[in-house]
Amino acid sequence: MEKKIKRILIANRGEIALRAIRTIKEMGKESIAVYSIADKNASYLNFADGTICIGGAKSAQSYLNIPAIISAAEISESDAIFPGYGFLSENQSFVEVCSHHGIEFIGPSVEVMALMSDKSKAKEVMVKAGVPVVPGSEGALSSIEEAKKIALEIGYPVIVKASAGGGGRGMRIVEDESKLENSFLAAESEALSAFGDGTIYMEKFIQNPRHIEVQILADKHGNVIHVGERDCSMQRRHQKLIEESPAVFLDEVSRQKLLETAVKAAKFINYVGAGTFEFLADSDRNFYFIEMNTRLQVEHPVSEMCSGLDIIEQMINIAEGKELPSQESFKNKGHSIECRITAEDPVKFIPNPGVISKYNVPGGKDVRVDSHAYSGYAVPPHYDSMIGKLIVWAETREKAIAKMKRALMEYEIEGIKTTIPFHINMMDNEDFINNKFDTKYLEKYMQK
Ligand code: MV4
Repeated sequence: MEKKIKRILIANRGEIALRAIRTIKEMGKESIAVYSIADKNASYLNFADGTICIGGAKSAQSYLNIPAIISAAEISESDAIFPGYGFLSENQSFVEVCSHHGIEFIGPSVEVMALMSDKSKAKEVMVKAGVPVVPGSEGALSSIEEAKKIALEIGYPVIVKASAGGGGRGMRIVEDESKLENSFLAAESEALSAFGDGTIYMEKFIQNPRHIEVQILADKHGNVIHVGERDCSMQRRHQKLIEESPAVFLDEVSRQKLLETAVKAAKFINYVGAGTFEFLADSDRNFYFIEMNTRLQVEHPVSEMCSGLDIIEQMINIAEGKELPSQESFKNKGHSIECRITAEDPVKFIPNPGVISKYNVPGGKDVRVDSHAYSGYAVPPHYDSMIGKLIVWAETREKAIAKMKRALMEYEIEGIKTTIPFHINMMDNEDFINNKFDTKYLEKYMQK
């Protein structure tokens, strides 16, 4: 059943491409980095064992160009593809094309990916698995009359969501019945034009929820483990800014329940690979499944810092048919925080690409910088504005905040605006320090 992977093509760019190159090298395997014209001078390409240009600066011509990426894998004789996050990482046809070409996609099966990509179907399956979900429609809504009936049962406010959406796209909060028809139709047409699928479902709207997610790993032998939970409530317009592990909002009893629930859910759907179950937690610490991400996530390093595992190494081991370490063989400990550093104005969050004229990275014990940036690097305007992640670990949350503040002060990036000043402010923010925030916090805070 074990199948050795010798050479891995990385179908991504930037910090996550470099992150993958590092682990692949440490595992004694070879990495092939693909790049677009816009990334041709990026220094991380020098660390890969081979590089292939796959097309123009626009993502559609390069990092989303399936024929170009498959050709690159064939030319380089790569036996597997690591997709990272974004781009093709949750693209079902890409997974199928990989398999037709005998290339191992380092991720889950197309079947489970399809199931979880349909958010209302995913919820239906989770109900069958015995996982708590937000009260609402059982699956998709078939008419406005049905929507009205369910909304009356669960009580307003409700939220209508696109089944094909996720991550905050195609949602409408509905305050009362007079607004339901308009919101339903608006969400439907928005979903139809954005995803080509107008399927809508409904949930009770949870006021000021916490966003807590569980990292799981599942191998091809049916073993499933969790790598703890993360609190990702510090967001702005559905962009996470700060993530941490553990979620100190939870008490030990609710945490264990949450982690066991995620493992049970992954087993129920026969999941294979790294995955994340997203939950909303209300103020009474009740948690409800909302969606699953069938890929590696940006914020995975906080789980690595607490567990000692290398999640990409585990993903590759899983793809090779190896068995996971047992849940008992490691224990999450201490506290880890990640700050996403973007090339954006730190007040208005307006993208600010350009050349980095000066770059000094922080260091010291338990400080990790996952970034492809360097002095002289030109941040291209074509992609996500994230230029790196600063991650720290300490025994306690309080010490982790102090370490993060110290590390942020050492992080010097000149020539472009970055969100470092925002993060320095947050490390001094009483509400952040006292863990008194939810997913709505930054909206209120930014208006002040
Ligand atoms: C919700 C919700 C309140 N009630 N669902 C936004 C992203 C997507 N993953 C789900 N989202 C939400 N779903 C119910 N039933 C509030 C949000 C939400 C949110 C969730 C997590 C993190 C930040 C958020 C910001 C605004 C709204």
